Amino acid sequence: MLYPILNSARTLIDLSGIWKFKLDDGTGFENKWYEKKLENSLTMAVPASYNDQKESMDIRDHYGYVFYQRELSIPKILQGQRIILRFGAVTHYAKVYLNGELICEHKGGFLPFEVEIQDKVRFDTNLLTVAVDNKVDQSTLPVGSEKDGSMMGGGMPSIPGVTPKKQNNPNFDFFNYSGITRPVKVYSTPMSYIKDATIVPSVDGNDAIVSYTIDTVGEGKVDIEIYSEDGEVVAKAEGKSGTFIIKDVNLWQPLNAYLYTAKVTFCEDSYDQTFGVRTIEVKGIEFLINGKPFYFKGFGKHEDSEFRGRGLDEVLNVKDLSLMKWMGANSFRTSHYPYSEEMMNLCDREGIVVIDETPAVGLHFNIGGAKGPTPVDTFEVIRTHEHHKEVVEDMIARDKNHPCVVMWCIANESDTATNPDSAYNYFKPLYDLAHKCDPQNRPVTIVGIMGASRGDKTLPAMDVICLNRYYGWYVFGGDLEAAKQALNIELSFWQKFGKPLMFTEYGADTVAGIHAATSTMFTEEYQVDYLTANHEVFDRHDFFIGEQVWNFADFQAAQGIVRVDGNKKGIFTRERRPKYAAHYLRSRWTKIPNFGYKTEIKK
Ligand code: BDP
Repeated sequence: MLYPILNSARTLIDLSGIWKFKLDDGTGFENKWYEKKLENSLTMAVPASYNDQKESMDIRDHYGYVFYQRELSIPKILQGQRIILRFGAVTHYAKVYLNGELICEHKGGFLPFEVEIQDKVRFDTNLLTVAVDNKVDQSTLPVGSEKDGSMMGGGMPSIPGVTPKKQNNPNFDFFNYSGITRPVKVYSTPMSYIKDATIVPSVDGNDAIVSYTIDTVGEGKVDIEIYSEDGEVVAKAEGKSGTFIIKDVNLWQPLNAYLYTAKVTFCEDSYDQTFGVRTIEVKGIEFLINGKPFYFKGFGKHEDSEFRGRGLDEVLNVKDLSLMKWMGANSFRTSHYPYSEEMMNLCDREGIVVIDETPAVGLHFNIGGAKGPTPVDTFEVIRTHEHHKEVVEDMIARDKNHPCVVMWCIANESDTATNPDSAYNYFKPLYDLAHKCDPQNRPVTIVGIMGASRGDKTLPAMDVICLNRYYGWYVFGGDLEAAKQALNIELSFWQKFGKPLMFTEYGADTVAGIHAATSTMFTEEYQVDYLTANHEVFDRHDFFIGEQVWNFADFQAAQGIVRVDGNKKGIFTRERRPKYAAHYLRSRWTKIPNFGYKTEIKK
């Protein structure tokens, strides 16, 4: 799906701003709130999560639908054009009404969707209403538990005469921020238009051989011009698909990005698609970018900040990448959902390497709030099968042209070991689907949960083995010598698969400002000691190709007895102030090269 742009053929109207807002009291649909102006509404900023914008527990912990509304004026000059209403993300389910008519619905809170409205709008004022549902259950991604009590929150006992409030029970460790979290835009194209562009670069000596496909609607001819960063035309092509050659190509390199622009014209329409030229390959125990063994240094992150929740914040995005570069990091994983298109564009520009993850988190009914007395077969119980396919397809369709994306991650911490065959039968088709959908055929992985290894068939079937491990925190907390031994034993187990392995999470909760001369858990000193102990073991293994710390910054989670105002595993606080460990990691990572770090061990 193309990102909406403004150019000589296309207009773009941003609907960011203050919208009307109202919690559904259970009568919103029955009383057709979408047909008229919302009565007694509140103000709410878009894009942003609604939860933290007001002082009200009813809003923060709301369960179910809310209604957003605004007037939408469409200029007459757009008559005769295709007009599209596009949502960057609405979390988790959207019903969109224009002048009282339901014009589209969308499931899933982290990917864009759009609807053509030229035949539905008045070229005057319209009433736009969006009903947004935040419920998570065993059919949604992320997954909610259908038992009372969130994963980290503790259970709700059933006591006659007591009516607990209705609430979500996230089977995941981050706050269930909801609402219209990414930009809403109206854009226009001519009636014959460019629907999609797919660019697949390859490298041949000093040159790039780039194949492309342009998807169009209508009759006409496609022309393409390729521009360098200096605005020079470096290649040209004609036709809906084909190849072009860029002589003496400038490669897209980690932390040294170079972007080309393909200017596509078709009838009256035109579209500018940026791309980078780089290769990705998993070979033996190495992960090669542009033919050289890459070492991942970086983080698992969240889209999370004060007031906005998970809402797009471009200042924060620029700041986060700047802090990463300051530390010598080169990569992150979009844990635990695809991030905004704006962030992906920024990573292309900044040369930050991204592992792009679906919102499939919480597919595990034998831990946390979902856990019952006897183990269940998660994949017999769960109802995400079809939706999981959709999110894999839609994420790859959205992000396929980004040079920053080097690997797809189909899920985080699923139950791959209780019933290994069921898990394999669920995930192997998704792995195959990801490969099939990706025109660049990038590596595909899944992130494995602590405790699951022997007997697991799913992780060894992936291109790269990605593990979340907490030796020295959830296991052997406060005993880093035992943690090192246990970690070393586990890594020796994985070595036999002959694949590259990386840690996509390891970390320790750390309350900024707590210090101790004798390092104990939760102190800033312990976070450094924990990381140092892990690194000592990582550095012994040549197939260990990357370290992504959990988490870049402290982040909000559900209320409960485990998290004190959120998860504190950040290397930065939620306000992006460095903890002591930031300086330690900076000192380590600025010495580790992006390429060839493990080559020395093999010699
Ligand atoms: C892992 C999850 C992550 C959690 C983290 C933690 O992937 O979402 O926040 O552990 O416990 O299980 O901090």
